[in-house]
Amino acid sequence: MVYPELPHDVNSPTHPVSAMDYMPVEPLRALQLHRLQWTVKYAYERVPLFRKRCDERGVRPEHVKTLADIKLLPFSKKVDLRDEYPMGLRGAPMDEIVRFHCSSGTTGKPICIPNTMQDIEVWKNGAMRCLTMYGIRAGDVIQVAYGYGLFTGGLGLHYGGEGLGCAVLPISGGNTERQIMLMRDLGVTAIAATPSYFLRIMDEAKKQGVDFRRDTKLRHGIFGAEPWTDEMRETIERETGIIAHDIYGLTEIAGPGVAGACPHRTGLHIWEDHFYPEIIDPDTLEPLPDGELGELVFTTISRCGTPMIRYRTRDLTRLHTEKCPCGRTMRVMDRVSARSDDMLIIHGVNVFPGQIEAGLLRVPEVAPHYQIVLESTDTLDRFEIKVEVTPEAFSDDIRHLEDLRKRVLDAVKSIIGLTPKISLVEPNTLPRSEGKIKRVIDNRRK
Ligand code: DLL
Repeated sequence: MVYPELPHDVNSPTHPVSAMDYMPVEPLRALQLHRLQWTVKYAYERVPLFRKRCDERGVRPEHVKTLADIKLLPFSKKVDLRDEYPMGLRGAPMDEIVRFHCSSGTTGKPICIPNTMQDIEVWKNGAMRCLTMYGIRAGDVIQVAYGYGLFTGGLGLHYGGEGLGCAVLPISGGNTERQIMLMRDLGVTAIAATPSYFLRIMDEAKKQGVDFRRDTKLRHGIFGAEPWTDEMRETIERETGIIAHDIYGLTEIAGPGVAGACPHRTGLHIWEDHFYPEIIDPDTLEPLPDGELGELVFTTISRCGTPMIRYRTRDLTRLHTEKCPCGRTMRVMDRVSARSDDMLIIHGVNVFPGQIEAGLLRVPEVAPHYQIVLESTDTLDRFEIKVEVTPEAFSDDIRHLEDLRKRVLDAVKSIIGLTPKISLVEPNTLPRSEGKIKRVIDNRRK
């Protein structure tokens, strides 16, 4: 698909929302250093756990003299937020806190992030800059189908959209029939949802005989909150005619709008004037040079409610410093295709669900709905991939299905090097999601 030229007004250094995106690198690094030094001093004075860890290493705020000195500082992790639940890492006094967001994770207590009004403004700024970069502006109607509430998806895109003067439809996730009705009736031009929930909306549209190109004004999808592949993006764009934009963020650092993909699709620009990125080797914890794959680490450099220093995201990606053709100077990271926690070890081989998705979606007769099932047996663990066949390709012809099954197996095998059992299932039989989807069922004995 050819990406349409964006109007000059929204994609230029003089646009009021985008101006920072194009800041020359030297003053940007000076600004980052200034904000980093400020944040380290702020956190040292107010967050006991951070002070204790700095003291144990003999590090004091004044030791941070250059950006490279960030490596002197201790890392932080999700478990710290859990251990210090609910508010042990709070920096600002309670009378400056205006909102909490929480993220549940897999077990036990959630993590809780207190935000000040300035934090909300910084986050809104990131979301507005992403939307602007996508070509969205006043006059657009944004259907926010991310969940509203403790999850940051709904309110993040809500504030970003309103900030730009767009008309926001705060519908949240669920009630998919009504999503389609309002999308058509209100002339929605952009939808914000997890990619997996948008697949569910696509199913519903098909069921109702609604063709996105013919019956709606939808042009943009603002997708994130879960790993998704280029193959998934191509499938969505091909079937609906919209442009599928990638938006990244996490509760601990702000919410959606920490980074977003620009029209040149070189990766996602990180709003580095607020969120300072590093890539580390997750085993040695040493910083890695640009271009190398590792764990993404963020330091917030303009947030007060919960200043996060060297926060290990568990997301795996690379950073790039090459100049992006869009002219933005903010560094680019590759699409986050995996979290280190999502890595499966199957028959001794490391496998990421995204690799399986990429293989499956190379076969046109397969729908983007799949499930990975792992079970213990007395011998080799059972490794099965269930995948839906498109309604057009589904048939009772056993030979046809067997041929398709073989092609799916070859596509997956060529990427992961293993031979899973491939089960082709009927359209609309695998679970759908209204938020983040769970595609791996791992019932193996731990
Ligand atoms: O998912 C915030 C968000 C909402 C981002 C809406 C984008 C859109 P959490 O629930 O704290 O916050 O989960 C954060 O989700 O560390 C990644 O593993 C994953 N994630 C978020 N965006 C993307 C993306 C929100 N675009 C965790 N691609 C992160 C891949 C993503 N993974």
